[in-house]
Amino acid sequence: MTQHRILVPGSIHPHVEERLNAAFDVVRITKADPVLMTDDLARSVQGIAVSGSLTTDFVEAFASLEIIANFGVGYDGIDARHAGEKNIVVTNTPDVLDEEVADTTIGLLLNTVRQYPQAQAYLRAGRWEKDGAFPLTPLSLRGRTVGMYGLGRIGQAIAKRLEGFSVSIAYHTRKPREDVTYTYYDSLEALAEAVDTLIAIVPKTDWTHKTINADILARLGSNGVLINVGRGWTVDEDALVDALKTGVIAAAGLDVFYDEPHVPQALIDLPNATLLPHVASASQDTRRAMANLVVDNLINWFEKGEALTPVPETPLKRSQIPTA
Ligand code: NAP
Ligand code: 8YV
Repeated sequence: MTQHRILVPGSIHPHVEERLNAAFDVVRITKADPVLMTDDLARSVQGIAVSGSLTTDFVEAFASLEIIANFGVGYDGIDARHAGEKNIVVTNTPDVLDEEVADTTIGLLLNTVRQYPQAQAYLRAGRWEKDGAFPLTPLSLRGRTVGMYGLGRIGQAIAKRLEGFSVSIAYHTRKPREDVTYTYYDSLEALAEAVDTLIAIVPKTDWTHKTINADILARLGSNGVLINVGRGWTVDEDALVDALKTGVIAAAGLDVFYDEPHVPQALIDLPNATLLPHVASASQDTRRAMANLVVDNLINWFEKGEALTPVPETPLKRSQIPTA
């Protein structure tokens, strides 16, 4: 067993805790707050396992920090560029959640267009027997043209499922992919103009902030449907509420929100918004696989000198780190 010291700020999946306890000297603090720092922690911590965010001030407080293992494929809670400048490797949990998130996306899309949650609520309220059949849904998946905003690991898993639904598929990313035959649009505007259903699965970055705005929603049109499973950061929520209220688009399905766990009341009040509390990867099996990858990254780093899934901003090996 190594005696490398790993800090867990705040709460994290219990399987991460369990496996860390077996392999490392683990210390915990209630949150990633520089005021909770002690001289001992600042000197001795070599790795951090985190589900959530870390400020650059917090990261800079550690003299011997080599690795930050993030629970989640999205690592927007950590400034990876800054970590790289400090010779700290950042890892995330790609691949192991792709299929689960893609399944959720298809479920959310179908719920949004065919109103299955509303139909179930109708049945449970005894209205089928009392009032007759649930109203026919104005929307359907049939004949839709779907635009993928993002076609990375998860976007491709979603698109693969969509092929089985016989809808037409197009996409926008900054660079066209050579390994797919879907129609490429070099701007989000052009994609939104060409499709009636937009699925967003891009990361939270400086370039994706509120890119789904009033103009993009107007381009989707009155039959338009927006599905967001990436980050709430990408959508201008005020513009979305307006578009849903006034019929600029027909419906939206959202798993992610701008200021989680807060969801604007205006969205909750809208009957044409289908809302999930960020559950796309949230099955026991998939979260356990993510937990394993967090710990395996830490073990590999200290035992073999490299991380399994470093993020592109920190392509470091342990031998390159001056303090290691
Ligand atoms: P990925 O493999 O890195 O794919 C990201 C995709 O977004 C790529 O196709 C990339 O293409 C595109 N992209 C990035 N910046 C863009 C921009 N400015 N304009 C247009 N396209 C852009 O990531 P992933 O594993 O699929 O995950 C994607 C994101 O999903 C994560 O970062 C996370 O935020 C979110 N997520 C959410 C949940 C959930 O529970 N709801 C679960 C998992 C992941 P180019 O680089 O060519 O632009
Ligand atoms: C998790 C996610 O909900 O991986 C991601 O980027 O958004 C989700 O899988 C989150 O990271 C951990 O709670």
